[in-house]
Amino acid sequence: MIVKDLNLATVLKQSNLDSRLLAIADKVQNQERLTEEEGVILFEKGELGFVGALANHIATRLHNGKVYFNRNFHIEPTNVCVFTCNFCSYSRQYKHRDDGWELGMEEMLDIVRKYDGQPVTEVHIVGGVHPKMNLEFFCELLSKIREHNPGLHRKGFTAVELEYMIRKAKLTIEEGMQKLKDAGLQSLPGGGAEIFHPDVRNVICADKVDGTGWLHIHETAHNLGMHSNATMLYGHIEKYEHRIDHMSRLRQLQDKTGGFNCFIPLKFRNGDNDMSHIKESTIVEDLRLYAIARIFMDNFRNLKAYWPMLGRQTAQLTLSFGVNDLDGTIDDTTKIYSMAGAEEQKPSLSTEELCDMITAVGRIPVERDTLYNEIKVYTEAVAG
Ligand code: V47
Ligand code: SF4
Repeated sequence: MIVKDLNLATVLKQSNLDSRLLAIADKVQNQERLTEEEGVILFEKGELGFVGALANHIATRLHNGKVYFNRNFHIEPTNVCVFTCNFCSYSRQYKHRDDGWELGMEEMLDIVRKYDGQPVTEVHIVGGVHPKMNLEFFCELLSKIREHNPGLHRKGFTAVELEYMIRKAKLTIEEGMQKLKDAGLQSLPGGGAEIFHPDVRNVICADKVDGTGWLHIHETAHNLGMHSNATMLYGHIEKYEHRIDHMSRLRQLQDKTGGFNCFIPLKFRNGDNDMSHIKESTIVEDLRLYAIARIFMDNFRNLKAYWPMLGRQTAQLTLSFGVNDLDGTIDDTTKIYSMAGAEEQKPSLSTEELCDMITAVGRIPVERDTLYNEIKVYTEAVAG
């Protein structure tokens, strides 16, 4: 029981805490779900120490001090994109493709071959939506990766990339997803979700798949036996209500399918994009958001802080605010955030560095695979 366990009951009752916050603490104590209204109250009234204590309690109950990471690398096939999201610093229009990159099949397979013999467990494939890279091309890529290294988990393509390639192939979402699964796709990353609410989506990324379409693709993947992640791009023009609406729609789908592995809030970075005039959120706001996500998303076991976007120090701080996953070693294979101004210009961490980040805040590092099966619990210092 949170209030009892943390010995906070008396402190909370004697403080001038809003009675609605006290009621929320009671709900957390009793493992009851918060309403959308209560979620908004947490954003409006919950100060950092309060939401942090509740979130930390939940994370401890779920994971008992364990913090997960994996060993992975990314393939970004291209940054040429038919869409024009205003927050994106990474993409180039087709007519300016000479400023961007377009990898061929062999170049992508060379990236995979580079990791032969290394203990990586996952390849994460994500990029812009190139008008000429079609479903057949990506099916071929997936099956060639599977042929080369069957044990490497193939996680790929945001719902935005999937919707476009499947529509161009004139297939239904079900047919297209089945085809990709047959070719070797095993799970979906969480990108492209941004903010589902049309009042925000129509301003920041009007021309790509809408919220309902994003959710339909993930539901279809879950029904086909694949798992996926979910993201939320926060800290720009959205209001607290939009965040809660977004998280609530994910929570509903998770109730229905149970197919989400984790929730990943993504902090908006304002470097070199059409929303550069918007100030980035403060670290206090970042930590409050992670904590509230941990409290509100009661049916998501895992909450991930993606360190290349947050920076490793803030990511480490989130571990005391409900986060139990730091993603992976990455090995300098992604450009999405360095191009948007993140501190991590060449994101790469060794297993030793990841474990040190975790043990320094009193947690237990655990290497996981994509589906959160435990590979190794690091109870002692790591060498290399
Ligand atoms: O959908 C783009 C975001 C996402 C910016 O599933 C930006 O394990 C902040 O989803 N500021 C793609 N964010 C990356 C993604 C992801 C990353 C790591 C792990 C996983 C996973 C998924 O990147 C996009 C968008 O929301 N993004 N530009 C920016 N300026
Ligand atoms: Fe294209 Fe993705 Fe950038 Fe949007 S966020 S412009 S879909 S690469």
